[in-house]
Amino acid sequence: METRVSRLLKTKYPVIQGGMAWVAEYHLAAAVSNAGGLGLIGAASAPPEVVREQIREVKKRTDKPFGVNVMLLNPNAADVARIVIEEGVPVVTTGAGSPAKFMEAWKQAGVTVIPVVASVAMAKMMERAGADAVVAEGMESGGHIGAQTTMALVPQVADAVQIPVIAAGGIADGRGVAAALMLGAEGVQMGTRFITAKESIVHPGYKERVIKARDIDSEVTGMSTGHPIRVLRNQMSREYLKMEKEGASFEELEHLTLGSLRKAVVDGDVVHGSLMAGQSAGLVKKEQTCEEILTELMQEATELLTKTFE
Ligand code: TUI
Repeated sequence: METRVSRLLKTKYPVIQGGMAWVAEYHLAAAVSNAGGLGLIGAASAPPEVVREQIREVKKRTDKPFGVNVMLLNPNAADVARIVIEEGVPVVTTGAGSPAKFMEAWKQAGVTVIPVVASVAMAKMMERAGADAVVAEGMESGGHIGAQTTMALVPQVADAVQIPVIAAGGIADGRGVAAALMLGAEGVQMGTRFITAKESIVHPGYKERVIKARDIDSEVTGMSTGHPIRVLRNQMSREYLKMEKEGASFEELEHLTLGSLRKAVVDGDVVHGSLMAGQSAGLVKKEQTCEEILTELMQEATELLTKTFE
């Protein structure tokens, strides 16, 4: 499938893998890129030199385009921003803030810049700042989220900007891809479906929770602190929400979650870990290779887009 997004990314499919903290490391990124999507390294809060090593490991495993997601709450974001230029990374996506201050350096270096936005205002600001495309991410997504739904946000962003729009949030199969295109997007970004990819290094216990998740099994913590995070419900999320309701301070809540994503991804601690995942976890049924995921996804979408209704 060719769209403005696949042409911009130079990929077979207009599909980006989410830049998930801890999850989006080089094995997954290289596998997604080799399967025709755009694999991403999620820099998250990793030390900048670790990000450089991750980039080099991807390059060893694929000659296809890939990208890095720069998480803007990271105090080291400026160092990561410089490293992606030094390493000649073709595509950068950003999350959890405005990348305006890095835009000029990236554009000058020929990096394709795709900010993740959660509102029309931010999408317009990013277009003015020189972004090549935007990811419009609905609150169905896992991790750090905005407040608008994908269904309502994507067409409003598509009306507001000329640059291509990539839809994210709640998309995990070909129906979601077809729907996103109908809403005016020219590509999709998926995170949750790739957590359970065979090539994903995520602990089997976390993968199992995603596979077993029902529609109602995620919840949003941190609504009151201004850092809403969608996770699968467990002891950790229940404790967090209880403390939040009792008026715990931001510092106390931060302390509770310190290192909790690592616990889930690396140690498979599904009790005390943060199981970040989107509402689409209910659609994820099995472990598959990235090649299987992308082939199935695009075949389903293509069939639906040529379907006639009686
Ligand atoms: O960034 C994400 N998702 C993430 S980042 C992350 S790591 C993390 N861990 C613990 C605490 C906080 C973060 C886990 N999940 N998605 C992209 C995204 N960006 N969603 C929403 C936004 C966003 C929000 C506000 C983008 C821009 C924005 O602008 C606000 C402003 O005015 O600066």
